[in-house]
Amino acid sequence: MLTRAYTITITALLAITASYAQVKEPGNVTAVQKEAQGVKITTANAFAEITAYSAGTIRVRIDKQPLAADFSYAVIAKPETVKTSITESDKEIVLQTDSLRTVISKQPFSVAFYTPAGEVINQDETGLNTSWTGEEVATYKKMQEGERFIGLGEKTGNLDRTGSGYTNWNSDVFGYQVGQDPLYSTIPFYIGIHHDKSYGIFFDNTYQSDFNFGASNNRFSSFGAHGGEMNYYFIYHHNLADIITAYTALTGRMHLPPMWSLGYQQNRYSYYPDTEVLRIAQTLREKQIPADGITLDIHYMDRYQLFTWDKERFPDPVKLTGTLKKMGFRTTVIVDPGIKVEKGAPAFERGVKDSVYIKYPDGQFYTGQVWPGWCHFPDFTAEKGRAWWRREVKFFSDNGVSGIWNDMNEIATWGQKMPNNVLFDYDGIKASHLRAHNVYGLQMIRASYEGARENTSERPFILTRSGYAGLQRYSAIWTGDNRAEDNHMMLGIRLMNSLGLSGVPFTGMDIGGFTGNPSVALYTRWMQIGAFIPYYRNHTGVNTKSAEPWAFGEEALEIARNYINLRYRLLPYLYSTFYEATQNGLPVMRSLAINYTFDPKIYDPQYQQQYLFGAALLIAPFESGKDFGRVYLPAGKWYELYTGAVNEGGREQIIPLSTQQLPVYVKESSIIPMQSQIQNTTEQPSDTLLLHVYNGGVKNSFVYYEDDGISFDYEKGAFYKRSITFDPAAKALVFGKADGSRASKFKYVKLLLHGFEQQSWKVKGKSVTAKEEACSFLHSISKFDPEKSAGSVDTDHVKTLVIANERSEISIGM
Ligand code: MIG
Repeated sequence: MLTRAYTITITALLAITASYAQVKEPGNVTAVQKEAQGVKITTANAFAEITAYSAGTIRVRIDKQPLAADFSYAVIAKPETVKTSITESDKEIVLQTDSLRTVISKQPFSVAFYTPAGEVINQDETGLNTSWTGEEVATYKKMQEGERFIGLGEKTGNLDRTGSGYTNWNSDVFGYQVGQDPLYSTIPFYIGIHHDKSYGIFFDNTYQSDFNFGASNNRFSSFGAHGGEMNYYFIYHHNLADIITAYTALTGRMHLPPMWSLGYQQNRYSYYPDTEVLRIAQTLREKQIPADGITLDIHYMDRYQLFTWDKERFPDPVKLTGTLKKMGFRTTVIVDPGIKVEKGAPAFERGVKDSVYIKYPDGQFYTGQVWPGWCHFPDFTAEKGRAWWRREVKFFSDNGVSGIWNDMNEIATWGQKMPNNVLFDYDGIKASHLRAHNVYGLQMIRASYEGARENTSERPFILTRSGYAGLQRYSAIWTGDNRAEDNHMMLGIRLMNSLGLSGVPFTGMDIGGFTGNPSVALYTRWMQIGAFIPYYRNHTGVNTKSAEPWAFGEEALEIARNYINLRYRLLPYLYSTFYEATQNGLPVMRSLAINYTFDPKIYDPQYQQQYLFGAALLIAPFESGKDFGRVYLPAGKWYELYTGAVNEGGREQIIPLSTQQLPVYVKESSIIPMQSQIQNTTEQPSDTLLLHVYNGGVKNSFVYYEDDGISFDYEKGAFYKRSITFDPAAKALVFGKADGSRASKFKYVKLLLHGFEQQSWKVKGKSVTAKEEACSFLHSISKFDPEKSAGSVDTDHVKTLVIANERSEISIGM
């Protein structure tokens, strides 16, 4: 008897141990229910649903229990109506759209994706498929021969992530290492590339997630999470750009930014008191350094208490922001989610009254320590919490503040160990910190954006440090507390390029570095690169040296000014590029992987930082202090921006480097609209748009877009938009009919024709003779360059024509 009881106990114990320690798989398919655009499947151990969202996007859901009601903070799209055929045999179920064939094997359950012609795009690794290890779910994909992986948002490492693994758990990582992971934000979307094919996988699960692109194994790539269901979207398109467009059809696109946010922004931790802020603004104007923004860091607050001003440092904030506005500066202020626990503090008390803060399971508010001391934290995953925040942020618009900079929203607290049993509303679903952590920042910027939209009629400018997939709908993001080191400058470029591949077009890094002090050479190089990143902000930490453009000597000032000037002249091009991002989700900073996906050279670590800024400009960033560098120009013809010298692409080159110039190339057939120099974006440029056209052998179109740059009137049609097409075969440059109810601010268009020989042109059928002109993109600062004679500056020689900017079609023949 005794022995028997003993045996039973052992068996029971073993069974329990097994269910924890072993890996559980869905097993064989036991039932299939066909739906209009997909199938619902029951297997021995799991439940699955596979649905076509569009011809090229298939969603896969798998769970151990019947699938919960659908919910996502990232995905805003519903399935489109698409033609699908579903067939079933003993062995498999086939879900076919016009662009994709999804095959679900029945014994055991596994998923594979093929082109309509039957080539493998992506398939579960036989024997591994999807499984659970405890509460952790993961899907294992067969590693295809030569497969590369790119994207995954703000991740360190190489452009090609093959051989690396990553974790998503939003973290406050002051002065992070160049290879550190995770950083501040989570975007569980990546793109796989092999055999002339590319696909995207978006794993929409907010728990801590892990991605493995062949790290510590030679068999699979995988994605998984510490809880929740397997829930991924598989996207297939031949062009990588279309994958980004499809991903942003799911998770949304950015709104048009206010024009001022594309100008130069001056920042430090922190400018105070108000007189110091004004001194910085005035110095920028006196030194003729164009700028549009000043940012106030935490010292503007009364003892770091949110929704207050330090009364001594900032006695009259309305007056300050008003004065700045008259000078052409917008004010952005930092906000942290921590609300100081202080009896009688009005915002804090309103939060208590509405019970907006996150709580422990016993109902007590969670208290964590940040700058103001002990704090409660609003539950942005509750409508109640967001509504409270929307009302509270009116404080900023009431004080003339234009931008809200959301910091510390990972959530960061001293100790960096928020308890996992803290509870969140999760919009009625109820979730622990484990599920809510990675979306806290996203929901905070949602509330900031929606609050700003409710409180003024201007376009909000929101900046964030943390976020989750879809953050582009509300905010720009910057890469946090980087270091004043060359390898961090290069890393920042990779982080932004990767964010761009992952649906986020509006990105920035602390130019000059947050921790430490840059050398003069590093600072100048960083300021040059900054002119070609979406959010151009100089920022530095609390105990570093001054980092304004004039703080590094006269030559550095001249160089910085030269590039800030160029940035302002490029604004018509940049703004149109942002407009494109709002339409198709393409980033402003474009890793070469977008246009040259199958060219192996662009993944070479020495070239992986090169990127296109918009469609036309190739930026070749280099560390400071080098005399020579290697550049790789992809196939095609490339003009050197400053001289117009033409380079044949498809080859590597060694080029001389100078501290005064950042190498920039222009793609053949490019169309680049520019304007005259202005000092801030409220200043009117001259009435002539400067349209640079680069001769080339390929047909190219540019969508020119203009509006008031500040209001939402464009939603009612108040914009001016036209496409401009250069067609070398037809020997024509055609301005399409202008669209929208707004008049252009430019009465004339001056064509600056690069690389064209002919003198005689036809404008609307009439012959005209082009002028010859010298064209310089930078001002001469040769006094600092012993090898150049005084007054010399790199110039290109162009033909010019001036035409009236009529709304009707304008055809120019050559
Ligand atoms: O604990 O507000 O990344 O840009 O200057 C540091 C002070 C808090 C971190 C941000 C940084 C900002 C700083 N903040």
